[in-house]
Amino acid sequence: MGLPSFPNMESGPGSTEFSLCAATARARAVHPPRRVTLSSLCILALTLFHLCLGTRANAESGREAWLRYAPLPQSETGKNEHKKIDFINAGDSLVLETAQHELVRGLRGMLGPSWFASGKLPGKIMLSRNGQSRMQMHRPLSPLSEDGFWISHQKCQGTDCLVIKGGGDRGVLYGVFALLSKIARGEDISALNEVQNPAAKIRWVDQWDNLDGSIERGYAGPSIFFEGGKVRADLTRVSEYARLLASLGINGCNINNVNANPRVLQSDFLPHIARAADAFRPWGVRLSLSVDLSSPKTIGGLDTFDPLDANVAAWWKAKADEIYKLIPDFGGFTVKADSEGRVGPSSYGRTPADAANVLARALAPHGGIVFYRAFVYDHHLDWRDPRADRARAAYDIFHALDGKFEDNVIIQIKHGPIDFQAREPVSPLFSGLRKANEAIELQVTQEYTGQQRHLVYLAPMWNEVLDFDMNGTEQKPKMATEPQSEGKKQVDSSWFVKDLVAGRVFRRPTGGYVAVVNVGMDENWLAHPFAMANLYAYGRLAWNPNLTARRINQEWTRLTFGNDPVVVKTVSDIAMKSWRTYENYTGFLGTQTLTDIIGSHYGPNIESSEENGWGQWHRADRDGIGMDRSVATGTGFAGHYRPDVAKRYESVATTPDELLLFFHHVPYTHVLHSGKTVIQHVYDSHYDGANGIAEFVRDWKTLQGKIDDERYNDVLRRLEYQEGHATVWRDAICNYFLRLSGIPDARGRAGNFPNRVEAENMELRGYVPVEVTPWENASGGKAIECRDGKGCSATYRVPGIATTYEVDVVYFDQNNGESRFRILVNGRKVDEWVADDHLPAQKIGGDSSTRRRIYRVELSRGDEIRIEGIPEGEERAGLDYVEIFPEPE
Ligand code: GCW
Repeated sequence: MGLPSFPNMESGPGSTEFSLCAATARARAVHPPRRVTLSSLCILALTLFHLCLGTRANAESGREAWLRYAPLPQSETGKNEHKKIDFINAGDSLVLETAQHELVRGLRGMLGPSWFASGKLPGKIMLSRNGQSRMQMHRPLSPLSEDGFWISHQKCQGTDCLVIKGGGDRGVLYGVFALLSKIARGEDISALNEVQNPAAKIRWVDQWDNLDGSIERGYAGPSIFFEGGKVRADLTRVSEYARLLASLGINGCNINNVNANPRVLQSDFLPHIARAADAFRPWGVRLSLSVDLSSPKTIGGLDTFDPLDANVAAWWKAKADEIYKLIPDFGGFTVKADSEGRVGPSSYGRTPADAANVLARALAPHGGIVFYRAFVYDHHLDWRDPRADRARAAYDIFHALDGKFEDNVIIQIKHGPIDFQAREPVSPLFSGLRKANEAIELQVTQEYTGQQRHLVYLAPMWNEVLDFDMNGTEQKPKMATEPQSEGKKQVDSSWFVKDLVAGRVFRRPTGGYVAVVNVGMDENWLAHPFAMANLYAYGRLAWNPNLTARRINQEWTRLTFGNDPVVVKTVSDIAMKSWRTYENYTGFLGTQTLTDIIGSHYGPNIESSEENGWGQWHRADRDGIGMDRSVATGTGFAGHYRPDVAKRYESVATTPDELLLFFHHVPYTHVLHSGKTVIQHVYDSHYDGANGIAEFVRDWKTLQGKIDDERYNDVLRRLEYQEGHATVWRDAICNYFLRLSGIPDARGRAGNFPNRVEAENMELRGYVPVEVTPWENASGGKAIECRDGKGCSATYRVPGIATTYEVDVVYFDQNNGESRFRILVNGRKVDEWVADDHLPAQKIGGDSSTRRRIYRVELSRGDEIRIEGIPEGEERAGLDYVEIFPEPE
């Protein structure tokens, strides 16, 4: 039929520019010299400045994240006198050298060549750790913990001086970052006198990186650590990552997947791991490794890995000794065992305590820690058994072992009892351990929350989790705006999760925070610019869990996009609404998330949770939905909570709406506290959710010209995609429950699409209709595919009135081909594009469904709309439907 070959197609966005200034600055930043002198720093600063002069402002790739040190407006940099800052005492350790170097870098970047005389700072800056200086000084307002710091104005040798004092070296570095952040955000620093101590000792991140360079649940490119079975030769990004982590006070990183490859512990591999530890060290970040419990057998040559076997214990001890010779500040081991197919102590009838302790004893002489994950469950549960419940597993196993773990073992507990879902109750295990150290495990990588293709700011969820009172008192925790000091006494009987994990409630020696981050080689670390707000928020909360999500987001926005109040408000308003909006279109009333749980964890696939051993059941049928987890009639999980909380969740009447279906099975006609029926809530929340993303797009567009074009366009493109995908979710879930329940949407929206023309109902040339599985993932359950390599077309005539329209084409963008599309009105081309995104999909369905929106198309009744598609590879230019809307005036 003579389809054209689409000449001059526009493909991927943007051009790349090389910036000498950025590259030079970056290189310096990631490799702080071993010895830095003040004069060399000044010369360096000036040289960099001159290199930067004359080039245009750096393209904003996002690589600098919140450490851009962008020049402040002239009014904030003060007058231009010639005065130099002396550093006192700095530089007698690697971390202190880093601190001094970072301070110079930050001040020079923000305040320009005259930074040392900006009027913002006195003529001397003293960096010192506790006990390092004999100089007479005032005392800090409260004592400093090891990683804490005190920033104050003092007299040093008779002159004004700004002192950044740390409990230890890291504290000084954290103080430097805090000062620079204040300056960047335009805070007044002229009378600073502030002590900050972190809330918990453990503030770690985990990476799920595999040795082949892939990352399990990573969405931002390959590993920065590994490539082709080896540690990367160039560890520049590792140093840069450590700098980002240090700027948040994060002091440890586990670099390999918890589904561990035993190879990491082999003697010829460890020296390479040591190189990564070297890259971390200047930033005070300790490296640790995930280990496979079978290692004594698989790589150690023993015939057992029984943790109670003396040879096994000796093997672990020798391995620990070997590691510490290479990495004296090695952090320890993280363990996933007896979970999702990993072997563990159960192979020998032993307990997690037996396994954790054999490692702990090997590490103890060196100060190492075992992070033993409580994510232990059977994924072959019997779904027919109404008492079976995956949510019970962690508590059932670990509560019984309380008191049996060594003091250098930390039980690492996912924040909810299932698995990082869009909404879950808090894990009852936080209050189920009194004699074991705990760490909460959060997930920055957005496995179940849109995989960094959807904008979801997770800090509001983390606030709720950390502020949850396991003792159930109704009293709301105070949201301090300023960091509080460590050791502040709780005045009531509340057991907030944030206090339990820090070890404060039961006076444990250690504990705190771990987050799975999974940064990758993508220039901006996490792919979606807003995803970095989650890493930032995680670090800030691990430092001070009393901070509110909004305040943290405002900080992040100022540092990331600048101090324009309109930008700060718009960005943080979008961010603050985003979690609830995502929940609205993906996982209602405690169904967690209705994604494809046995596949991508991305698009909708409601039944994938049911009738299999994974235990993420919703138990939806034609009459009702929800898991009965009550003690009286269900699995008994509600009884794992402390009495007041257990009582709240035991009854339908007192369970909050957003968790109702996690704890109870109810009919679709059940009336919620909100006054709506469950089924009407399903319809309303999904339309609210999808409309919410449309609002984000509108709000974001008001920022054009207020932030750099690179990041403006990147976020806009992502939000527009999200708006389309939220509609896919909305329709899949509404249509599914409409069919299952048979109860219509009181507002007539679900299943009713007057502006939509199904592709299978168009006049087709070459295209053939196909059934889509599951049916709800395509409009009408069907789509069309082009099986002719030369191309196909689908045509229809406009039914509506003559006006200007928005035209939405919903097509399928798989990752195994790059089909091309174009749309013509009466033979005139109005748009063309390539389906070249990298969505997690090799077939048509909810993961690949994508919307192309074409604005301002003039159409009259009877006009011919033709979509032409040319398939490529395995991708068959799949089309779902076309929908047209008159454009608002
Ligand atoms: O959420 C699940 C993920 C797995 C992960 C596991 C875990 C590393 O789907 O990919 O494995 O949790 O936390 O161990």
